[in-house]
Amino acid sequence: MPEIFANIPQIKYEGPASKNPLAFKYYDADRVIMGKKMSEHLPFAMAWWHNLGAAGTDMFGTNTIDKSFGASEKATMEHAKAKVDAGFEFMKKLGVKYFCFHDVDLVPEADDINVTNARLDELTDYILEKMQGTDIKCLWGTANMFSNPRFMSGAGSTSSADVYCFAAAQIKKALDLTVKLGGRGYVFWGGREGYESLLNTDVKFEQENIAALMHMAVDYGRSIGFTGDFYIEPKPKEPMKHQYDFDAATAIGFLRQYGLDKDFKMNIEANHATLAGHTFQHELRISAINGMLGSIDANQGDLLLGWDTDEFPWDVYESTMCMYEVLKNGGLTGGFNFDSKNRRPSNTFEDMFYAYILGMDTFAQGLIKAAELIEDGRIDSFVEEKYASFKTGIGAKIRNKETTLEELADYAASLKAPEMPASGRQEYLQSVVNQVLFC
Ligand code: XUL
Ligand code: CO
Repeated sequence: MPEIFANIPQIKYEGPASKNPLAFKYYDADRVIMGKKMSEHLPFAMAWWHNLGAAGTDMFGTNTIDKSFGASEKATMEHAKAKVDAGFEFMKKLGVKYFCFHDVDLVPEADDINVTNARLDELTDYILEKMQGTDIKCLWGTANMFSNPRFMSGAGSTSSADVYCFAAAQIKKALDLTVKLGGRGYVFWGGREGYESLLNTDVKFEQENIAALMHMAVDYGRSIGFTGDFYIEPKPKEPMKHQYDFDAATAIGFLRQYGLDKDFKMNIEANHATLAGHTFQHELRISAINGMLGSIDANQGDLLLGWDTDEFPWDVYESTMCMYEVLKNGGLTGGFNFDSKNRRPSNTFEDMFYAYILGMDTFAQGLIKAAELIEDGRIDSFVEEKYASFKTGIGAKIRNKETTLEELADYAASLKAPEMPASGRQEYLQSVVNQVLFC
């Protein structure tokens, strides 16, 4: 089979001094950091939709790059297979070991769901063939329950019982495919699960229906041998004004309320965090302290824009603080999916490779620096010391839940006035981060 990316070599690690644009400067798969290989710390995944599908179209203009990959006609099974060929060549050349997909990224959707499902069976047989003899697997699968017009009023949250059944049918099929392709996880991103106006929306009814659908998905998934995690991918807005999975805290509350918290974790996307008015690190920390940091959609937004720009991550402060959270979490059950797309004018195949090299190097730098921050120990020891008053005396009694409100009030009265807490030392700690980053 002729190569699709014929002028692109195998991408190798050449080190920080290299000026070869088609080489890694920091991502050195076999380098051991804190006892584990970089490739184990960083299970990178290719997002089928952006990498093999998105071709530069935006609200104001059509494609700027041709991603037919040699197929004579787009949106055909020939094209779907050409995308598989392109995707596997791309992943192999970069050493990317995972991919993520929506059902309709794989094949063109037919008017009849039975025809779509038959196409999905045929295409995933082809993917399985391609997987043989490689160590490439699926990271997670999902069903696209937001693009088709039938989902205009939501999927699990729809007002139509028939559409609800179509959502169920797509989830069932996407779960079958995820298991068939060895997927580690299954994602729910509730693109249309939200509302524009309360004048026409019963929020409680819709949330109950979404939870019921998720329960059925868990029951079905477990019945066919899916042992991985289900993930919610929080996002506050776009396409809906209000999305039910606003942020990690909201999604975790929802999962607990409906008894789904044992089977679900979070898939945190950097750009979604900033849209919610949080930092990426905040969303990771909230997930981690609740035992629900599962997987990451590795991208970044533009803080000057209020929408989801899905840019390739290049901010090393962000990737460092992300990897700091991931290392403290003991890793991920999922991985790092580049839910990221080339900018519209970056319209060549080389640009697709430059983008992944940028993203993989940015996370490798983040991993190296986060490990250094942890090994340096100044941040950890500062935080430990900050709460030292809870280690002895009245503080220890509070932590051991051995106090009453009256006892604490009496204690306060005996002090008359407390001493001020010690300095928060934020600027000092920021200079520690800079020192570690730039040494
Ligand atoms: C949309 C988004 C999705 C999910 C999967 O903002 O991030 O691509 O990752 O449906
Ligand atoms: Co995403």
